[in-house]
Amino acid sequence: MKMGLVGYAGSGKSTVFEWLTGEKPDPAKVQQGQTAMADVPDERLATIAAIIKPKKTTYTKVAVLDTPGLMADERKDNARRLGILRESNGIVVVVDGFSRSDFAEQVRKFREELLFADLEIVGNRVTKLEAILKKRARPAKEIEIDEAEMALMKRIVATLESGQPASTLGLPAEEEKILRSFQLLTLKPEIVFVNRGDSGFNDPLPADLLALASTAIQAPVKLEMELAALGDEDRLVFMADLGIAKFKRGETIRSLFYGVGREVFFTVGEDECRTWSIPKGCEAVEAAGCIHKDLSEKFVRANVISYADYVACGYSEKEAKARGLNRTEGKTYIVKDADIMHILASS
Ligand SMILES: Nc1nc2c(ncn2[C@@H]2O[C@H](COP(=O)(O)OP(=O)(O)OP(=O)(O)O)[C@@H](O)[C@H]2O)c(=O)[nH]1
Ligand SMILES: [Mg+2]
Repeated sequence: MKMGLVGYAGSGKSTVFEWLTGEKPDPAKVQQGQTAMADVPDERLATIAAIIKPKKTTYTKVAVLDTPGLMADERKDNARRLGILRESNGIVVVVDGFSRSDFAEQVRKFREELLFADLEIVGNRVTKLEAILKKRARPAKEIEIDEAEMALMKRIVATLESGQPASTLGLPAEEEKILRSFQLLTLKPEIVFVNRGDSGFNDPLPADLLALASTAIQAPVKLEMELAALGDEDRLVFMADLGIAKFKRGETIRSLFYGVGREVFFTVGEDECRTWSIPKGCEAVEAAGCIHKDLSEKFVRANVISYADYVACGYSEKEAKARGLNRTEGKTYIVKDADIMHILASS
């Protein structure tokens, strides 16, 4: 699960990278992009662990990718810079909210860059397909496949040219599959993050930004890092002065994680309590594969307790069993966020 930080040069991506991962970006690696991990905090797991007291508590992680900023006026190299993002599962558009106030305009312009980068890729493919389709001395089946791809590519070109992301097409799974290798940026889930300065961070985000990006979030990144570096006593005094009740870092990681369509399930035991990252709405057999490939290949069944039932049973699996709340589910069960699961596989 990789989240790519993107934005115009100097919008604060590397600062956000350090805030989220605790690692300073290496200036030598700016051009190719760099990755570090961040735990996805979960208060539900923290509570479970406080009660079960396992030897180990493990939070699922996200990889955060820092990328070189785009140039606002010189577009030439922007497609390459955006190319670094193609392998990420989601895009975080970092908006400069510390030296500028035109948040919506920054997002609008940035989305154009994404459209241009995708248009270049799809346009190149159309040119190539045209050349391939000229050679008719090929099996009819192959020609048919290429023609279908061409029709799809032309629909995408038309969508991008009308200023809409490819995601608005709502493509069915088989068409998404054809496109997978192109890793189109406008098919990826996107979240807008406003990097606020030392003031205004408690104000609601402007309506014009929310109209463009309803899930946009904000935090005073540099200020939080400076506060975090203080001793406990000073920090609390400054936080009270500034009107900061709680740091936004954890909540931000969670918003990014859920915002790109991920969820978690829990495994609970005396050795380890753990969150596992899954795509929202996945089947039990796929969730099993998130733990280990073998578990999905040799999947027999899953024992599932919903999180609400687990809490109602005082965080006791034994109690949940006694009350008949421990369900047996098959391969196609749709896993819910925070389900407590035991996967059973054949040996
Ligand atoms: N005052 C203030 N300055 C910030 C904040 N966040 C970042 N900066 C400053 O803005 C400058 C650019 O920040 P970076 O994090 O390097 O920005 P970037 O997006 O990684 O820049 P490029 O990689 O060049 O595109 C640095 O001097 C930061 O210290 C903030 O919240 N407040
Ligand atoms: Mg940077």
